Amino acid sequence: MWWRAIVSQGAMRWSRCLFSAGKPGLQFSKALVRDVASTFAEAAIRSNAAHTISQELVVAQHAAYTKALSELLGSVHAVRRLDADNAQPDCVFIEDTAVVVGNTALICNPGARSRQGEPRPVATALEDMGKHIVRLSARATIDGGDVLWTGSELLVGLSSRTNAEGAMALARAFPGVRTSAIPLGRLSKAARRTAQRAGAPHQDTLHLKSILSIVGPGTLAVADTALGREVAYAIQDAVAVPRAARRAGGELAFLLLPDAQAANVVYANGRFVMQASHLYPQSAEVLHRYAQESGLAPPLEVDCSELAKADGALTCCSILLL
Ligand code: CIR
Repeated sequence: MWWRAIVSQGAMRWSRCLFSAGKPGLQFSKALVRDVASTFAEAAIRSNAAHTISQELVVAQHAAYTKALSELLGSVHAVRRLDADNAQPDCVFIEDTAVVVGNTALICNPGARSRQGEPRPVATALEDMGKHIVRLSARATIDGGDVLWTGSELLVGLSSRTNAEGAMALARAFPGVRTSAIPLGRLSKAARRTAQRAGAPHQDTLHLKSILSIVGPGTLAVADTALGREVAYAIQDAVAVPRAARRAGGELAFLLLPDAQAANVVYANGRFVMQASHLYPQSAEVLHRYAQESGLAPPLEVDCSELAKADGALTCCSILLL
C-alpha cells in the first residue's frame, strides 16, 4: 500500500525474548490522567527557553484532551483524574511516571531530577486499581515517554532520560515480553550527518515517542526526518518478527509523517487521537487517509500545541489501562 514504508536494515540490537503467552494487545478500557499544576506555565521544563506558555490555554487544551480520551475509551467514567501537585510543574505528563502492560505497572524513576517526586501518587492509584507494582533501583532511570508498547512487545529508547539500567529493569519487569533497546543518542549522531549531507536541519529528540507512536495494529507513525528514519531502521532490525514472518508480510509498517509533532498519536480500540488538522495539515491528511484505508474509526482531533511548548506530545498526558 502507498503508506507502507518498510525499513529493514540496521543498527544496534539488544533484546531479550522469553515467551509470548497472554499478551494484552491494544485494547484498553481505562486511562489515568493528571491535572495541570498551577506552576506549569512558569516552571515546566522546556527545551526551547524562548517559549512562553499560557496557563489558561494549557488547562483548556488538557480538558479537551481528557474529553477526547473518554470518547476513545467509550465512557467518561473510563478516565480517572489524579490531582495535580503544584510542587511538580511537569506532573501533567503522567506517561513518564509508569509503564503499564496488562496487570503489571513498572513505576519509573524519571530522568529529570525535578520530576522525581511525580511517580508516588501515580503508584498509589495504580495499586488501588489492582495493578502489581514493580519498582526500580535508584541507579536505573526511565521515562515512560521512552517506552513503546506495540501490542506484543516493548521498545525502549536509550535517551538523556532513560539509561541502560532502566531498560534492563523494564525487560525484567515484563518477563513474558520481548524488549528491545533503541540507542537514540547514537542514532541521532548518524542522523545529524545524514541531515548535514542533505542540507536539512537536524533535531534531537527528548523521548523515543517524541518522534513515533503506534497508530494502528502493526503500524508506527514516524517523523519523516533523518532521525525518524534512523530510528525506524533500528526498530525494524530489533523487532521480534522472525525473518520468515517478515517475508510473509508480518512486519511492522511505518507511516512516515512530515511533522514530528504529528507522529505522536494515542491509539486504542481501533481509533486514535491526533493533533488537530490545522496544526499539521499535511500530516493530518496522511493520518486520515491511513485511518480510512485501514478500516479504523475516524480519528479524534485535539489541539495540544500549548502543552507541546513544554515538549509534551499526546501520549505524554495519559496512561492507558486494560
Ligand atoms: C519534560 O521535559 O520532562 C517535560 N517538559 C515534557 C515531558 C514530555 N513527556 C513525554 O514525552 N512522555
